[in-house]
Amino acid sequence: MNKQWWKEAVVYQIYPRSFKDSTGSGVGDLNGITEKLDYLKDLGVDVLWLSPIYESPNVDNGYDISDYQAISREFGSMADFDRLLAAAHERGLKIVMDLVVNHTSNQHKWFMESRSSRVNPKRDWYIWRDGVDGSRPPNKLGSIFSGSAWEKDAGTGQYYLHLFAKEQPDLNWRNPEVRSAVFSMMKWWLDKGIDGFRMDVINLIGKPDEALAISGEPVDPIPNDKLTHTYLQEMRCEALSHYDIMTVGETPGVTASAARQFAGFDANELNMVFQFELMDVDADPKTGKWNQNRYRLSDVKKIMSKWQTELHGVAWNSLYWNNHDQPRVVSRFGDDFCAECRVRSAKMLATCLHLMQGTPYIYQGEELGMTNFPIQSLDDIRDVESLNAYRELVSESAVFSHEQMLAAIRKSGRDNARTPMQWDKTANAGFTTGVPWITVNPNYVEINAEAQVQDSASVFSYYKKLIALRKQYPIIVHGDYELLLPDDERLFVYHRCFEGRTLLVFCNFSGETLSRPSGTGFGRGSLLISNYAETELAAALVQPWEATVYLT
Ligand code: TEU
Repeated sequence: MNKQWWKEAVVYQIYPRSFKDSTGSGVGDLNGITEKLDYLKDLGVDVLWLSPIYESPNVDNGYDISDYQAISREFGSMADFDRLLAAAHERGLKIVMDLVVNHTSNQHKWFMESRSSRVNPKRDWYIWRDGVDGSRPPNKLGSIFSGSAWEKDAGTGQYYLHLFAKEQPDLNWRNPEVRSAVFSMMKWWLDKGIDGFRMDVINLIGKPDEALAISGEPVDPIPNDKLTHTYLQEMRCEALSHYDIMTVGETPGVTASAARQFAGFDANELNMVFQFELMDVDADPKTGKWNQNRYRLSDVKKIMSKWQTELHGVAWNSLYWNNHDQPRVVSRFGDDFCAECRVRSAKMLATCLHLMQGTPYIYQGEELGMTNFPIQSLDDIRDVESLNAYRELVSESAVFSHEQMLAAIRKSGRDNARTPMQWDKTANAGFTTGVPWITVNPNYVEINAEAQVQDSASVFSYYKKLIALRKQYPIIVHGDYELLLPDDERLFVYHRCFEGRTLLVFCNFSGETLSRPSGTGFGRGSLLISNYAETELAAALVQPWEATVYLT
């Protein structure tokens, strides 16, 4: 058993734009985060991951960076950052920064130089190709944000690659000067004393020849190219290995077996990765996330159990239900319709995830049971992914009607996660005294931090308890995992075992009262936590959205 701090830690993700505005600008900022450190300390988390806070034209809310070593003016100054880091460290909280180096903004000076002429010394820092017959993209590689991944640049007549928006040109990692510039920027932040990186789409940095070749043929996606592993090992050697930090790679499309290459204990690459299989559990083969499918619990269990067992002992899991790119967990996997169902299901979902093996990530507001936003019209939408998808699927190809697309965005759009943090029941949920950059969810009057912090029955207090249990019981960090009742479509029941002890985690993913299956060990040992009072738990009946944990 190899002890490392990041295996025992709980991470809290902050989306700074929507966390707390200290100036009245309508946009959250660094001083707003500093103000709320005591709230986070009270919750009990150990690490704060900040979504990007660098200078950016904000086509993709900071995931399009124009200067890696400057703080976005909207968020404050470098002095504000230094104060935040010091104040966090004083409280024993670590800070992990978002590292977005698959691409830059098209406003980054590297790209401006690169596009200025075919012979500029930085031309090769990005990926340029001739078009087919001068007028068609080099090949059929598609952008993750709709349309072609190639954009023609009028100035030099060539196409550049952008796996995301056209304002996010991909860096050419094959060029050693690019790698060296990125590694020295990383060291600059690490020398400031930050505690690690969350690496944006880091598995996409290695582009295989087929993806870049000029041809009319379909090209393969690139989630696990061998070049990526070479670059990550070099990054480890050049930058990461000199510091006691944590690293988590965001890796769409990566399988559990590939995850062992990225985050294996002997891999010399990353500490852990974010898997996407769970996030894709209700995806549609044709329209991807834009659909009205409801997940099947047996699929959720299959995916989560696979990652638990295949990584146990050889690599480390990250555990998350949602983030700034995903709908709210309680709306997606639970029930946000009535107040009681919302509170019960939010606690049940937290239990199910937090008692697995891996490092849990809480996305801001999740600890309050915040819900999806009831968007009514296109005016409510801010996200470039949703707007591009609307253009493609409604305006250009008529795959969906306007109403169908709004319904799909209401279910899966990223803005659901990006509405402001709900601090209290005053105007704009106490997030800002100005006009918020995105509408506050109207349910803030009921769902807010102020109402929950002192309430021992709140979702917040329940998260606090779960986090404290992880610190108290090594079985939660180190135990192995066994799934029970794999085919049951309503119950998610598993065991964790460690040094002769067994943890039973019993979760009802439905609002129904069910008969309790035998043979799980329910009721044996001591009750560690439940979202029902002990007197409400029956041996014969499972309560709606029940979560119960016993330790023997
Ligand atoms: O996300 C990468 C990614 O795969 C997402 O685009 C995801 O597939 C999609 O949002 C799900 O709907 C990262 C960041 O987390 C995201 O916010 C950025 O927009 C993206 O990279 C580009 O930097």
